[in-house]
Amino acid sequence: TVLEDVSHGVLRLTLNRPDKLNAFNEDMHLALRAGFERARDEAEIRAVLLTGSGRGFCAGQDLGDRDPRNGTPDLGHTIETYYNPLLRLIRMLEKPVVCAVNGVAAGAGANIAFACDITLAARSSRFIQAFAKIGLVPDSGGTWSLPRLIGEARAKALALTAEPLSAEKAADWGLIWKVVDDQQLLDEATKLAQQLASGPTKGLGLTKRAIQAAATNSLDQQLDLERDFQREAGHSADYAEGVSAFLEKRTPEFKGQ
Ligand code: LHQ
Repeated sequence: TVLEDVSHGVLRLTLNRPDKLNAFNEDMHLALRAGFERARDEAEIRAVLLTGSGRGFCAGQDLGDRDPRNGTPDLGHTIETYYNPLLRLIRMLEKPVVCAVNGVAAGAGANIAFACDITLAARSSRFIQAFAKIGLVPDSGGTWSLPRLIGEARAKALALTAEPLSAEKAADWGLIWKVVDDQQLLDEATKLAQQLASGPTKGLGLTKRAIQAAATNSLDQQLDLERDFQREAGHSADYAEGVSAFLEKRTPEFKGQ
């Protein structure tokens, strides 16, 4: 249900239930989680690229899997067991996560894309906060990320109407990094992920953490955090390499340490 491929330091995770637009069933949840745990645990992996196979990126929860006609399922349990651990893994991973949204991203699928560090989307793709259509609440961090990324007015309108948002508008509003022509999406996302994977992983990981910490920190707390993180980055081998390469007028060779 999830294809894994490692190349040039990038772990590519491809959601692979194309006939269901890569909707989440339990297998896919477990496989995706295992993928992110692998990225966390293996030093050779220095960036992740998340994408989907077929014409969709991810249609959220497989609604066939949670059919209320077979009794009322505890959705809180589903969130606690599957979605929340996934979101925490993505956000806590101290390596860049690139997301290539190759087609429709609905429900949890949209909010997982917004939780990644750099999200590119195919021009033909669209984002749907589908939850409102079935009486649910945006999950996978959507109620947190949407107002932060685009403000309360746009967040509420998207979440309450479930109106599809074009990739173009998602980029204009700052929900994602950029739109790419469909045929170029995977190449461009791969190039970006490989560039990040050959970067100073320690410094990039600390940068990700610092920007995320700003969501709850005061300026004073954030200035202290920058001092601490800079101290840590300054002890890394990649910092020494970066400065040496600059002074020697050559391209740095970062080792991710
Ligand atoms: C699907 C799905 C799908 C199953 C397409 N499930 N089959 C968390 C906790 C627990 C429970 C509930 O939810 C959550 C979080 C959530 O993610 S809630 C939101 C769940 N997702 C949705 O409500 C989206 C449902 N899907 C759609 O509205 C449409 O499929 C979209 C707008 C995504 C795409 O529309 P189309 O491009 O017209 O494609 P389609 O509807 O024809 O779908 C293609 C096939 O994929 C189709 O199967 P079929 O056998 O008829 O070809 C769909 O049934 C299947 N599919 N989404 N979520």
